[in-house]
Amino acid sequence: MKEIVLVGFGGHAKSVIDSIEGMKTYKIAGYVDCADVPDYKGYTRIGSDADLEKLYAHGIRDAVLTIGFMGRSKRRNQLYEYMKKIGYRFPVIVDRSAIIASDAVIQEGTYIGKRAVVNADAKIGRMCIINTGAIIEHECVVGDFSHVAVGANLCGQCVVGENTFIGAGATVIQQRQIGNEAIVGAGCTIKRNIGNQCVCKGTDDALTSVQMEES
Ligand code: JB3
Repeated sequence: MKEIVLVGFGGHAKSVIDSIEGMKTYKIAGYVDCADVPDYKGYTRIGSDADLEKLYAHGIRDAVLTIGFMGRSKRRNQLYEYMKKIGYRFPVIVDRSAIIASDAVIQEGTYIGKRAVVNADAKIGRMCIINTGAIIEHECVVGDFSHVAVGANLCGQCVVGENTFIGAGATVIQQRQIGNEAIVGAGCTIKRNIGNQCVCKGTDDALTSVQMEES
């Protein structure tokens, strides 16, 4: 099996580890982290970010960015660009319990979590997190580096931009569009289009009830 290195070793990494182990495609060589974090399941720290070039030179070609994204960090983007320059590949990691339509397109470095669904003709960009139980319905488009959190639902033909966070249990009704760097709070119901960098806190039961602010 090919060796793979995890970048960031917190709670999200534990979810991803179980999915990687289930794929039986990669051998986890260890992790790099910027803090002194506890090992887990026998996986140990093999360096920090400054060691990524050396690890590549020693033969590790594949990596997973296991730092989560909750809607405001660019760290994943920075590390991706840096590691791509070194030459790292970012394979798609799909949990064995996820359901992926035969014609769905999922780009590099994206993680599809337990019991997530990516339905027909959906397109998921690079480095996304489609987390546990999230539903991406037919013909949806999710932009690079976006995170559809636990149990969130994108109904058919929704479009989500880049670096956008759709919170746990949120629902976006069919054909709605959400811009880049937007944040939809947990449990929100979105019934209208949402612009770039908007933050939605309320539940959009009536069109005016969405507490939106241009951040
Ligand atoms: O929503 C769910 C189900 N899970 C969340 C997940 C998607 O995102 C979870 O609740 C958290 O909000 C978050 O999980 P994550 O990223 O595992 O959070 P945390 O437990 O804080 O772990 C982040 C790890 O990344 C820590 O060990 C940090 O030290 C490390 N880290 C942060 N910045 C970094 C860097 N590691 C490296 N190598 N480089 C960095 O720049």
